[in-house]
Amino acid sequence: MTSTTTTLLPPLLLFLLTVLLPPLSHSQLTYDYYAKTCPKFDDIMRDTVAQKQNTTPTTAAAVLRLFFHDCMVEGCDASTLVAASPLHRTERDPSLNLDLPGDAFDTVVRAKTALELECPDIVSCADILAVATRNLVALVGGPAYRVPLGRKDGLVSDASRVEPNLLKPTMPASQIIAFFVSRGFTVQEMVTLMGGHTIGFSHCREFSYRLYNFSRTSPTDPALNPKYAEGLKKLCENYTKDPTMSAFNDVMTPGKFDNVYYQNLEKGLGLLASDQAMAADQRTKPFVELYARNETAFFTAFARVMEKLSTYKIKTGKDGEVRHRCDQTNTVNI
Ligand code: HEM
Ligand SMILES: *[C@@H]1O[C@H](CO)[C@@H](O)[C@H](O)[C@H]1NC(C)=O
Ligand SMILES: *[C@@H]1O[C@H](CO)[C@@H](O)[C@H](O)[C@H]1NC(C)=O
Ligand SMILES: CC(=O)N[C@H]1CO[C@H](CO)[C@@H](O)[C@@H]1O
Repeated sequence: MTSTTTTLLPPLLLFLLTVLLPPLSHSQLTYDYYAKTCPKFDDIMRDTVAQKQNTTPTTAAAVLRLFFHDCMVEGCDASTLVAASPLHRTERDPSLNLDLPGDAFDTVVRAKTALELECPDIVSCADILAVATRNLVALVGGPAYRVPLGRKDGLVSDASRVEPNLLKPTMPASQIIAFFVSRGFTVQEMVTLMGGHTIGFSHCREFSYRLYNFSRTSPTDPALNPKYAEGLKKLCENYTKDPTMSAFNDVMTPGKFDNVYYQNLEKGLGLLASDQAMAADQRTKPFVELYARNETAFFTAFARVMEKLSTYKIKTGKDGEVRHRCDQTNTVNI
């Protein structure tokens, strides 16, 4: 009898939940959300984003990172774009977000300015950030994917929400896995998302301990390819005096969105300890191997997980607003 209840209950519960609960908020998003209200949305996004990337090639990586950080803290709702006021510290302030590049914010501001001239108060900053990211990934060689639209901009941006919702390169694989799984992403999806580090750079302070002060028995992290470690030591030798010193995340093809990031990990060429950990942990290693061998498999999975990420905890209806300016909520927060 107990076995009947335990086998019958879950499907019944699932059925009731599907029937009784309102649809998931992301099902309120549609691909043609602005077709009537802002028909030039796609054109304006394409032009402003391409122009920015042409003049500033570091834009793609900058925006992709901003998008990931924004989505993890309060969902993909442009909460990370809100500037601090003297009375209120926002998501932009904590050290984990302080080095988000200005060019990432500038990309969104440019698109918002152009869109406000064409169709005022229609397009959310959250949608702009999601579409700018999609366009930029494609511009640097990554896969195309569709972004459903209709996200509202968040009403809350608080500094205290950042630290618990972002990752650090010193975290072990188990902690990184737990972080993603608890947010509804599988281990494979996590390894796929980590492929975002196929572009962009990291400051020496994020990995210098792997070079000079790793452990009592070894000053250099033994997981690092020795030649690579020597190169990084030279590159970062003055980083305490010049904190802007940095290295490419993907040493082989730094500006191209490809699967070389995964091939690097297999050779000890992962820049951050959290990257290198993906190739060592038995739960993540099979996916690193798959993507290192097969770029199509990586691209297909990346396209799918980016669309999924873009709907993470989004705000719709009265949970949000369409901001007049991306750097402040419409009712000023103190
Ligand atoms: C364990 C998870 C992750 C950790 C610990 C991590 C950490 C970091 C760190 C420390 C940097 C360097 C920042 C700097 O020095 O300015 C960085 C850069 C970057 N991250 Fe991540 N990250 C993670 C996951 C992701 C994911 C999932 C994505 C996107 C899908 C992403 C996209 C990027 C990009 C594109 C850059 C380069 C930014 C630029 O060049 O301006 N990261 N990450
Ligand atoms: C570090 O500083 C020294 C002395 O100023 C200089 O000779 C060297 O080229 C610098 N290294 C790098 C990588 O900038
Ligand atoms: C690579 O992955 C794609 C997509 O999953 C698959 O269709 C293809 O057969 C794979 N190619 C090889 C050589 O394994
Ligand atoms: C924090 C720390 O231990 N830093 C040391 C790392 O190694 C360099 C040189 O090897 C020392 O000067 C630092 O004090």
